[in-house]
Amino acid sequence: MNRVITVERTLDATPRMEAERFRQLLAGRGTLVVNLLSSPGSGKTSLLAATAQHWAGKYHMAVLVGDIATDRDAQRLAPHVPVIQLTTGGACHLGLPLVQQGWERFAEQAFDFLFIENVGNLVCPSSHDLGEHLRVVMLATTEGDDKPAKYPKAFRTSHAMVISKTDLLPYVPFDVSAAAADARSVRPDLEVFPLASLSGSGLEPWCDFLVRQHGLRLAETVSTGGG
Ligand SMILES: Nc1nc2c(ncn2[C@@H]2O[C@H](COP(=O)(O)OP(=O)(O)OP(=O)(O)O)[C@@H](O)[C@H]2O)c(=O)[nH]1
Ligand SMILES: [Mg+2]
Repeated sequence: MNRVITVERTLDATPRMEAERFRQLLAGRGTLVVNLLSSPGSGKTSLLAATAQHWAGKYHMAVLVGDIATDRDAQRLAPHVPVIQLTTGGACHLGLPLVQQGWERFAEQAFDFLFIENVGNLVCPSSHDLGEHLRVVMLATTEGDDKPAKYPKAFRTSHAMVISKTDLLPYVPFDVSAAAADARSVRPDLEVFPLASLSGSGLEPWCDFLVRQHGLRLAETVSTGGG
């Protein structure tokens, strides 16, 4: 016999409310939370190290770095920035409970920016709200400019796209305009930042953007009660 069950609330309401609570908490403390996602090896850790060096002494940032195994990224970042490694033990994305546990280990330290480097994966992380104020997707020139069209959700749910490893453009077939156009076909207001973390080229517009977002998004989150 078929039975009809009426669902009177959204099934994922609790995780969403928890993410919202985290977003509000961090906004109230003046910390912009940035969720950085990309395929493995696009250059997430390299960008965070370069950003920390660019801001040295100017802004306080911290990193929660997610990986399936090892603390190698945390070891790389530790000379530049307070960092905590989150190890998922197999899961292809970070979840909010792990992020909250990591955040608590910073023990009330004050930061202007909390970056979450998600597990390298262009699919799974895009479905999980980590309580961030800003989501950034990274695409390396070595990955091919067709990825925004083939993996649209990561681009549709992001506020900005970093095109990394632009120093390799002379050697790889990658059309920056085509990648940006495909990404903007699913997210028209997407901001695009081509850069090379290793040389520092393009780093300044990226860092200026983050500082602008700090003012805008935190004020918005606090005033609307939503992210
Ligand atoms: N040519 C070039 N190589 C880069 C650049 N940025 C990063 N790389 C290299 O790309 C490789 C991967 O960089 P990572 O920063 O480890 O990438 P990731 O996205 O953090 O990798 P996972 O955490 O494993 O997903 C390393 O060998 C970096 O040196 C860049 O601007 N130019
Ligand atoms: Mg990394």
